[in-house]
Amino acid sequence: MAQLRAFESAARAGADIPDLVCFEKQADWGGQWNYTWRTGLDEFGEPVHSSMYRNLWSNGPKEALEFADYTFDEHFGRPISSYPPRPVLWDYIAGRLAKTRVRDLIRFQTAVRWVEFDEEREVFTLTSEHLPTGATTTEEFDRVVVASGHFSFPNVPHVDGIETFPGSISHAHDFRGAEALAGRDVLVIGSSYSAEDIGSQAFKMGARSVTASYRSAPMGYDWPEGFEERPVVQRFDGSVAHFADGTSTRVDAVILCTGYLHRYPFLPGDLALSSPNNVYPDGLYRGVLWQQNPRLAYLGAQDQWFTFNMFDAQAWFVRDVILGRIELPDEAERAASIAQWRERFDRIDSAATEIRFQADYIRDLLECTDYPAFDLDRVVEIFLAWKRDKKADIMGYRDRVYASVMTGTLAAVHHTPWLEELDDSLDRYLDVDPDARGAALL
Ligand code: NA7
Repeated sequence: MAQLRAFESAARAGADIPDLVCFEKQADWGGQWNYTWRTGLDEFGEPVHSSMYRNLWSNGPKEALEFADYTFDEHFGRPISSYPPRPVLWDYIAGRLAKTRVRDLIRFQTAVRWVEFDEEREVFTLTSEHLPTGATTTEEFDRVVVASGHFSFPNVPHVDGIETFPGSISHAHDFRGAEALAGRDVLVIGSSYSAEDIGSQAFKMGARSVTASYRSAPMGYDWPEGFEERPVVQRFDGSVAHFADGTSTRVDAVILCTGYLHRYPFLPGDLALSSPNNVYPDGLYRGVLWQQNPRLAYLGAQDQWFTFNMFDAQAWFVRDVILGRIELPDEAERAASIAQWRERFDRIDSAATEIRFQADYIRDLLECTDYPAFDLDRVVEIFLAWKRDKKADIMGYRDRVYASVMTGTLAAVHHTPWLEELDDSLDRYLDVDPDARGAALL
């Protein structure tokens, strides 16, 4: 969606843009934000793409992800809170494109099956399948932009004895809601965002206990009673999980919050990115152009602090390379740039350094294009405040508000604290005084 917007904005400004085709496997746009109740395989036998769950609320302030060319004020017409739920963020990203005609460029329910590059002719041959009919099409393209994300193929490690566990075992990718965990003892394995948020959801929805198991380091929050952290699970013995510190606990449900794999089943090995989840995957010039073949680009292949506005910075850069506005350096110069960033990446020693690293990465891209400039240092400050707020109150940080870097608007305090809000619908969220309406209905 960022890439389509980038070209659309150039066209609006009078530029000649190339023919564009966007392939989308799902029936609607929004990517990760396009919620489906389905898990595993969809109605066509395709792996379900989105890892979204019903009650997901943004876990970072919206002021840190706001588009510079389409603000929350412009979309909602009034201040909203800093941590909106899923349908509200979907509405925002869809709203930016709803006023354009780019939807016509998207072939929905169409999965890309294979992409090949012809070195001599310098063209990609792409075969896709329209899922409802099974019709396959093969076409040629000069450039390919991979924007399918990297939080869709679950990393599922084996734990000794897990095959003896009689309760439910799932991965965060298949998690859709925590209601069924009420009254249960829940184990989440992992100590990153999925473990933090799915564990918190389980707690919110009334789990009897939540145990989070870390491999490298605990999340370290001041968890409420009934929520605790333990080191890595060494083995299961039926329903009992045994941890590295010699302790054990009986659990009803295990959720593997063990991250995702970079996986691009439609790309041959020499075009497919392979990397751990980090903020500077190797092999991408300026974090987007495939070093071995810069006619191929990846958007959002990094782990993310900044999200929507980073995708924009990348999309505008890729657009301008494609339009010939940015000259591509030769292979050696690109390699030197990658090496320089990778060397700095290797020196990252804290979350704060990593946030600043990503801000500088985005700044570097923004300097090359006409994407509206915004105060990246201010966004870094918001991230650092967010981290402090989480440290102070992990179950209450979503009730805090921040000012927009783009418009200065201070977010509204939401009508209901996150911990008490069980309805994440757009209507309920935008209702200024839901309790008054409830009283009127009574
Ligand atoms: P992340 O952020 O990639 O984190 C994966 C977590 O899983 C991390 O804590 C890992 O521990 C842990 N992990 C991975 N393999 C294992 C094994 N074998 N045993 C125990 N723990 C393991 O994925 P998330 O799903 O949390 O977040 C994905 C994105 O969503 C995130 O980047 C945000 O953009 C939102 P480690 O710390 O590496 O030892």
